Amino acid sequence: MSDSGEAGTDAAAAQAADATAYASPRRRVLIVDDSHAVRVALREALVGLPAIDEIVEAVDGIDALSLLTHTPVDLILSDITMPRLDGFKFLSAVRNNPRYRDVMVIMLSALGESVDKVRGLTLGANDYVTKPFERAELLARVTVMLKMKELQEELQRKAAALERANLELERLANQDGLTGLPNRRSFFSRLEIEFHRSRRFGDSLSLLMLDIDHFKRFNDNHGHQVGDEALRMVGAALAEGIRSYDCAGRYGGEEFICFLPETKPAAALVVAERLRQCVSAARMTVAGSDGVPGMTVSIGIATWPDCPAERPDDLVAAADRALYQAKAEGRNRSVFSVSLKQPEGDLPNGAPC
Ligand code: GH3
Ligand code: MG
Ligand code: MG
Repeated sequence: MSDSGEAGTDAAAAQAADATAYASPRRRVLIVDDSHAVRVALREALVGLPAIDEIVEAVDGIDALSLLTHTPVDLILSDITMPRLDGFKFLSAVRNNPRYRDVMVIMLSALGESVDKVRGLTLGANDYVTKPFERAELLARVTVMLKMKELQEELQRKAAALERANLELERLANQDGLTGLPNRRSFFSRLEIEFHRSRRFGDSLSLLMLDIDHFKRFNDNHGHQVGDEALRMVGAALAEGIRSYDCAGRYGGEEFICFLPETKPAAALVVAERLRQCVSAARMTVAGSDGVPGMTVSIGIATWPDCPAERPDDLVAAADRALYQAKAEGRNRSVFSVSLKQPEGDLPNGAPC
């Protein structure tokens, strides 16, 4: 090896080093070489680089792999010809371990043959320096590697932030902002899937349309903010009152919608009644409004195949008609779609429950 001594190239290397050091994290570098003299020379060359925080050493590939298990490093400078485990085998082991995937590796060897360089790069080395090395060139290459490492980490941070933003965007696109329930779009895409699954396997699918009674009056009496709170409360009552494989969504305004897979009319009626009672039993604790009275909901029910719906919209329309009937008959009740066959038991079509 030889120290360059050329002021110009040293200055350029130092300048590159300064640029890297600016706002950069400090790095740990691993030197792997069986020659004590080479390790000392490399350490002396690198020790002045501001970007480098710590230099650790290993005497061969085995020693280096064992050190890596407990000491994470950012950059490895590895010799090729070493006892026990040579540089190429060490490099392969590093690149085959996902834990070390992002570590930069510079191969450093007296083997100056192009074929060795190609082999090293093919095995996953990021750069290759032949010995004896020029100090300035080595510093410049190390500086470039550390800069690349920084850019790689920045890219990873940005990719992670983008993924988080996409997840948040997806959540916002599918969730109703007020109640946290699936919004109409999200509900209908799930209903579409469930409808086709139910038809394919011949399972009953029940649909409930719920509308808060006299909600306009509630808003007028208590204010819009209390009205919003009431909508949240109804949403929570629905979410808590159904099974994990049922689905409740906000249809719009003060209207909610639920589908209940593998649920026949009689069972759908039990669920509807339970939800209706949950809503009317719920009491709000809104600041400054002591004892806001509970509210009631009217519910329309339709079940496939009792209601011979061809598409999800047919089932929704049938439940909507039943809801309309529940309103007409006095509200605060659950009503089956008039197009249904009678559920088991003694409920006439369209009768309040
Ligand atoms: P009905 O028993 O016939 O359903 O009567 P209603 O008053 O509930 O029905 P109507 O359709 O006349 O009024 C619905 C009310 O729901 C009016 C509207 O201001 C209120 N509403 C819709 N969306 C929201 C909301 O996001 N927040 C609040 N606070 N109110 C809402
Ligand atoms: Mg309404
Ligand atoms: Mg209403």
